[in-house]
Amino acid sequence: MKLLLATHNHGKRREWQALLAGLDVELLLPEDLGLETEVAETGATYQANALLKARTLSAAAGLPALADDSGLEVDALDGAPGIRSARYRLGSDEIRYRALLQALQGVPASERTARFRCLAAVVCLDGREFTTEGVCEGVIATTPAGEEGFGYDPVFYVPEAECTLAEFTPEQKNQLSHRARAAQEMREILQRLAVSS
Ligand code: ITT
Repeated sequence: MKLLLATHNHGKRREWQALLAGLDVELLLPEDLGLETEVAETGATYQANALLKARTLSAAAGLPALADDSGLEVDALDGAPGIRSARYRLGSDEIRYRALLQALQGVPASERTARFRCLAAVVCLDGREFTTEGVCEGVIATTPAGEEGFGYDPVFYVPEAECTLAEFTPEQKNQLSHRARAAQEMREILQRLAVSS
């Protein structure tokens, strides 16, 4: 089965390619098909946005498509940036995570709890749609650390591992991240779809 990975985020792509390895699925990227479709994330929830991205790219490509919408929920900020994580500040990932550190200046460690949430959606050509969810709990660090990963990883500290997600190897992140957890059930769904296609 051919499956379009409906994301323009290179960090997500690398992770999904590893997380779906071994399935009877040929993963294609938007640029493999010359697609430059941008999807405005107008949904009110991660699920709505994930489905919007998957539906739009599936229709444009004429292929089943997988998308994810994810975000970082910080308790001291009442769950912000949440579904607005990609739009928290204009510019680079670093500009965004530094703005987050600034917003949390003076907040003690015990109140810096946060979680990454990932909503994955697959949309089939016959109209069937499936979604899965994964969550990864952590704490927002006071200074960035690590060079791996992407996005907010340098400031997302995982207490059990005593380091940030950006200090994990890609393999370690793919053991416990929000995306890895959403991928577990998604692998089973995709394998069933591949077998029946
Ligand atoms: P697509 O919509 O093209 O997939 P995007 O970057 O816009 O790419 P989202 O709308 O899901 O993706 O935004 C998620 C935001 O959260 C964005 O700023 C990411 O950098 C960040 N993010 C998502 N997953 C992450 C992860 O595993 N580690 C760190 N940051 C992550």
